[in-house]
Amino acid sequence: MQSSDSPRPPKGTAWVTGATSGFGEAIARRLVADGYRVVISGRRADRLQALSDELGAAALPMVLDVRDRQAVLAAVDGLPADFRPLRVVIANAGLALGLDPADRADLDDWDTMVDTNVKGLMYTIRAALPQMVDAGGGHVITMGSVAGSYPYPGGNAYGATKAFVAQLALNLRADLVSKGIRVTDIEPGLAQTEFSVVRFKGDAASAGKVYQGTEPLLPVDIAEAVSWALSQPARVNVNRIELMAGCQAFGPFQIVRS
Ligand code: NDP
Ligand code: 8X3
Repeated sequence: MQSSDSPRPPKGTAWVTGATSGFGEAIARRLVADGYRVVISGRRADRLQALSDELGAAALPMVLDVRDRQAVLAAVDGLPADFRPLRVVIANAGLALGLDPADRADLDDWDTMVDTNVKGLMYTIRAALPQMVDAGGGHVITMGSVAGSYPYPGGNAYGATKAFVAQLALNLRADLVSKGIRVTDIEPGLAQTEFSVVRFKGDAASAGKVYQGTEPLLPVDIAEAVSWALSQPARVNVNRIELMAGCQAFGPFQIVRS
């Protein structure tokens, strides 16, 4: 059989969290272009409405804080008939806060990162899975990071949350393989979004320095990777995609000498 003759998973509704900005916004646009209906969520209602106006009837805006477990479960249970069942979930909402060394890091920042990147991501996926199982298949895409594989100074709790994401994706695969649900962790490196403005708490000058003199990944690059993973024949599961900017590579181990 030619690969072009292999069955492709059916399209349907994809839920994209963190669709008010950056990767999520680009992924929502790309998935509508690919023929999906999308449920787009985030906390900023005005941005969701603007994206929904742009995407038309294919998009359903859902104002939602992924940290609110009951709200996440209720929102998914309450989806209107033409946006269910969910076939795809893109658990993308997340953030980094601060770049201080661990001994000076703000514990509230660590709490917020764990609540969002770990617990919010779990609530999102757990809420979506029953519809996917009932529908006989689907695809879970998690948004990890190179920070989940490679440590860097100040990455501390952020990197640890992304290591959790990568491991959860692998463990989900173990549970879902018999249910026709594929799982892919996308692991980008340096990418220009609002990520650094959030990390530096609105300090645009510090955020700008992160990208100065670089050609970072762009949200469309991540959307392309997501689209590619989703479009593979049903026989293929893409476990993880790690992407770095062309200008980015690895640092040496630190050795402190006396
Ligand atoms: P942006 O800041 O541009 O987008 C983050 C999105 O997450 C926003 O839509 C935001 O929506 C949403 N979000 C944050 N907190 C919550 C919350 N509590 N509830 C619901 N939505 C929330 O950054 P990116 O697009 O870069 O980030 C997307 C993902 O990609 C994150 O998980 C990030 O860790 C990851 N990533 C980013 C990289 C980068 O260099 N840019 C590289 C690797 C991974 P709102 O504020 O409206 O709620
Ligand atoms: C975002 C990439 O390297 O800034 O996850 O942590 S990095």
